[in-house]
Formats: sequence, structure tokens, C-alpha cells
Amino acid sequence: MDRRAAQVRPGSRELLRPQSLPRLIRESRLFRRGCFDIFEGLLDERGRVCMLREAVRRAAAARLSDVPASDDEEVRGGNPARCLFSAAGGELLDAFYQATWMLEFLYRASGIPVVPTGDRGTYSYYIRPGHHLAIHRDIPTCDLAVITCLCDGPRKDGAGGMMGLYPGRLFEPLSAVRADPEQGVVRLRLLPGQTMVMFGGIIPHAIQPVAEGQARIVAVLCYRIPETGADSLDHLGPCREAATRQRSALDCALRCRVAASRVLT
Ligand SMILES: O=C(O)CCC(=O)C(=O)O
Ligand SMILES: [Fe+2]
Repeated sequence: MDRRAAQVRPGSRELLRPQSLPRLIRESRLFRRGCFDIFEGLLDERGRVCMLREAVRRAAAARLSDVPASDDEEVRGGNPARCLFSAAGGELLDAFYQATWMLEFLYRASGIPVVPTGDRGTYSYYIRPGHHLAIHRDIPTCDLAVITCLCDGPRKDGAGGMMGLYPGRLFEPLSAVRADPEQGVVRLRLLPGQTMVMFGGIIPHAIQPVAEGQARIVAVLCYRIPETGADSLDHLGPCREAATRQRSALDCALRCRVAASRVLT
């Protein structure tokens, strides 16, 4: 499923002005951490293997996105250069996506209440040499992206499949970041079982081309920040109950926030 297919082009360079970011976001925990954070333990090893199996099953329905050159979108969405397979998630990913404990976790991790953008997540498969995703910001309905690595390997040293993030270039047009991709880049490898939470509509990010023999499969979930008002907080009622049961797992995941130095290479 190509999440970009039905997007509306924002076309507004206003979003590149720091003052136009809502205070809720500017003062949030995740924004203060550079717009991304990495966690372990949202899926235990058994869960990771089960989800990888689902991803492999769903691969039969995967579609190739092959876009040789990025369009001229400067802010978010658009049509970035990329080559990868993707498929809609299955029951397991649905449950992970919609779980009340997940919403509670994301609230605690980001500092902002979010709701699922749609019904399903997506599996992305970088499985042929050169599969990649160029520098972009996520589509307007994907404010908070949650990316869980299900497999990455076997691999030798090298940058294949690494993420590149630009926490110091949040307000630059995409063309400027693409023109000088080394400036301010934070490269890291999301390891199997790790989950990245990021304001993907704010921070420019990319996936480096994978190497020969490398297979990187991730689950990608999109959440949105509701405008204002009731629906932004509604889900936290049931969340709190569920969270009582899940508390120790959540605390563990939050404690296991991965020190950046462990994943930077
Ligand atoms: O593959 C990833 O880790 C990130 C993918 C991504 O940025 C996207 O699908 O928008
Ligand atoms: Fe993205």
C-alpha cells in the first residue's frame, strides 16, 4: 500500500516557520529531544518473530514503489524518490497499531495525545540492492510515525539501510537538505526489535540504499495530532485502564530508550 498515493499536497511554506508550529508541539518532550526517539521492548522477541512472519505472508500482496527522482515538494508529503516494496499490515499489526497501551505509550513518549491516522499500518520491504527512500517529511496526516524494525541483515559494515535524520534542519526546504545531505545528518541503524517514534512531518529523514544481500523489513504506523478539543483526549480514558495492566511493560519500554550512542555507527 503506497501511503503517498492519496495525499493532498500541502503547498504551504508557512510550515517552515518555527513560529507556525503549535506550542503543544514546540514544548513537547519529543520535540525537545530532537523530534525522534528510539525504544526497545514494545515488541518482545516472540512478538517480533510473529510480526515478521505476518510481514512475510503479506509480502505476497506487496507493491513496488519505484520513483527515480523526487518531485519539487519543499515541505511534507510529495513524491520523494524511492524504490521499495510495501504492503498493508495484517491482524497483528492492526492490533499493535490500535492498542490502547500503544496510544498511552505514545502519549508518554511524545508528550502529545495522538490518534491512529487510519485502520492499518504498512510493512515496508527494502530487499533488493539499492532499495531506499530519499529525504522527505511524512504526509500531512502522518504527524507521528512509529517505525519498528522487524529484520535488518545479514549485513556487513556500511551505511546500507541506515536512517538519516536532520534534527538541526527542521525548518529548511527539502531542496536545501537534499542539496547538502551531509550537513547535520544523524545516521543510525534501527536494530531488529527497536522502535523509532518521530515527528516525521517535521524532521527530514531518509533511508540509505540497502546493500547486496541485505533485507530490511519494518512496520510503519502513522498517527495524527488531532486539531483541538475532545477527540484529542478521549482515548486516554480507556488508555489509563489498559495502561494499569500494561504499566510494567510500558515502564520497561520507556526505560529502554536506547542511548543514541548505541545505535549511531
Ligand atoms: O523505513 C523506514 O524506516 C522509514 C520509512 C519512512 O520514513 C516512511 O515510510 O515514510
Ligand atoms: Fe517517512
